[in-house]
Amino acid sequence: MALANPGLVTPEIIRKYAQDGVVYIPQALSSTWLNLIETGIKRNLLNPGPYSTTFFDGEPGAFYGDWCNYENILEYRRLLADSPVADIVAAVLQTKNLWLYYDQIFIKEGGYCRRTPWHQDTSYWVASGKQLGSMWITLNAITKEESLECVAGSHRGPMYNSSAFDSADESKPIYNSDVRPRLPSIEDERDKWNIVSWAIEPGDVLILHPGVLHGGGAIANGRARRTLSMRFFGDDAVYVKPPGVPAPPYWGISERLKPGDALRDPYFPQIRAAR
Ligand SMILES: O=C(O)CCC(=O)C(=O)O
Repeated sequence: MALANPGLVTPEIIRKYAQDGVVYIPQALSSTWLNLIETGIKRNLLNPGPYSTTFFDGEPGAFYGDWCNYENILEYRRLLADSPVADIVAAVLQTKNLWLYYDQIFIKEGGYCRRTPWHQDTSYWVASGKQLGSMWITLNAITKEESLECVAGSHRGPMYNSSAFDSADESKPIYNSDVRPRLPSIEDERDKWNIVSWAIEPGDVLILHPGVLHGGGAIANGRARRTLSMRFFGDDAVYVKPPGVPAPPYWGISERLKPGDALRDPYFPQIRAAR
């Protein structure tokens, strides 16, 4: 039996998640939790972590990212302990236990910010399974075009050599290896793909399987987007050794786990436990 279902997660959402790898849940988080996230992001921006980065440096707006700051940002820890975030994700994934993979922020502001390139998170990860999911929480009201876009069902398709976020070639592979196929040029042939996206009001969330092909809309000059993506895995997740250094590097994990082992490691705090 999965953890307590917080009510918003209907059988249709669970079915849709398995089928499409992405679901939209309107008004999942109250203003209390949105305020906490806003404060957490502010604290995170004042205290950048070792992986903080500006994507596409030198372009008009600041497209800033940071990740793996759970231990240092009190508000992220409180959010996972006390808000409905973890219970909602556990109910969607249908898992008894839930672990944090990592937290990540995407900030687009201060001028035109280009699209987040199409990519597939599992290609960077050391995790595989059906019970994987990220809650994508955006604090600003944004249009469907500015929102996250996903190719429905692509988590059930091939695993690609994901994007290196190179400004000159957005599908340039991250790994110097041809074990996985190169990403398709989704943006150049959008009508061939089943692309879904939703306009977001504060409180609405998306949950996406990290194997889904996804990318974020551009943000025009004068607009802004602050997003927190909380990434989790459940009972069925196993360790995968990628064909290069994973991101983040998870030092020593390949000595502690072998491919196919249940993904349990001190890097991943357990957020919910079966009662
Ligand atoms: O918000 C974005 O633009 C990208 C988000 C993303 O790639 C993710 O949450 O996995």
